[in-house]
Amino acid sequence: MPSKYPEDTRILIEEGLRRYFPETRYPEEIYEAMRYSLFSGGKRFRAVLVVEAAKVFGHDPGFVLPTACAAEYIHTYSLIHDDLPAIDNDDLRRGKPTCHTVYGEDIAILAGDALYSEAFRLISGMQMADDPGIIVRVINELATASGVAGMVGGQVVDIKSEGVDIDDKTLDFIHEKKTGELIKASVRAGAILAGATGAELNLLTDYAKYLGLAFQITDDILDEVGDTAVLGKTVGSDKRQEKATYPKVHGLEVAKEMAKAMTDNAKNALRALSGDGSVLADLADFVYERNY
Ligand code: GRG
Repeated sequence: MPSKYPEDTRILIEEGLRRYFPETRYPEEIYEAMRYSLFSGGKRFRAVLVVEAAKVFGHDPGFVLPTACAAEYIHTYSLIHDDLPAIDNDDLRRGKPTCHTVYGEDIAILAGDALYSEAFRLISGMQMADDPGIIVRVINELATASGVAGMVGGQVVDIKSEGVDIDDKTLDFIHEKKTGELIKASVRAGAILAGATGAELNLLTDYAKYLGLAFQITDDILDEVGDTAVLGKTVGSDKRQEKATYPKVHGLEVAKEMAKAMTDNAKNALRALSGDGSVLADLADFVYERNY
C-alpha cells in the first residue's frame, strides 16, 4: 500500500472481518462463496473511511469496527452483483475470477444477498453506542446509500445509459449515486458513532461528496489507462460496454483535471474541522494518485 494509505487501519479491518465473519455451516457452499469474495483482497476503502472519520473525534478505532466491516460487506455485495452476466459480465475482480465464474450465477446472487443481510445483522448485533438511536441512524445511513435512492438507483441509470449520449447532469447522477453514496455514508456513519456535531457532520459530508466523485473519476480513468495486473480487473471494460464515463464525456485530460479539483475540494472541506483531518486529507490524495 502507498505511504498515504493508513495501513494500520486496513490491518485492523482485515482482523475485524475475520473475527465477525460467520462460521461455515450447512450449506457450506454459500459461506465459501461469500468468504471467497470478501477475502479476495481489496483496499477496504469504505471501511477505512468509517474508522478514520471516527478517529477525527478522538474515538477508539476498534469501537466502530462492526460498522466498518458492514460497509465492506455491502461494498463486496455490490461488486459481486455488478460482475454478474446480467450486469457488467466481468470475469476478473480483485485479481481473481469473479464469484459467479467460480460458484455459478445462482450462488453468486445469493452470496451478494447474504452479505447484504449480514451487514445489517452485524451492526444491529455488535455495534455498541451510548444511545441505541445512534445505531438506528447508522443503519438508516447505510440502507439509504445502498438502496433505490443510492447505489441501486445509480446502477439503474448506468445500465440504461450504455451506448447512449448522456448530458453532464446524468453522468454526475450515476456516479454520485452508484459510487458516492456509500462513500458518503461510510464517512457519516463513523462520525455519527463518534458523536460529531451537526456542523462537523456537514463538513465531513462535503468532504465525502467530493471524495466520492474523485474516486469514480479516477476509476473511469484507470479503466482507460490502468494496468489489468495492478488493478485486478479487466481494463477497457467500460469501453466494451459503451459506458458513460468522465473520460468519454469530457476527454481524458479534462477528466484528470476534474479529479484533481474534486480532491482539492475534499481537502478544503476538512479545514474548518475541530479535530485532526490529516488522514482523511491523505486519503483524498491517495484517491487522486492511485493506480489500483
Ligand atoms: C449492492 C445495494 C447494492 C446494489 C447492487 C450492482 C449494483 C447494485 C451496484 C454497483 C455499484 C458499483 C459496483 C459501483 C462501482 C464502485 C466502484 C468504483 C468499485 C470499485 O471499488 P474499489 O476500487 O474496489 O474500492 P476494491 O476491490 O479495492 O474494494
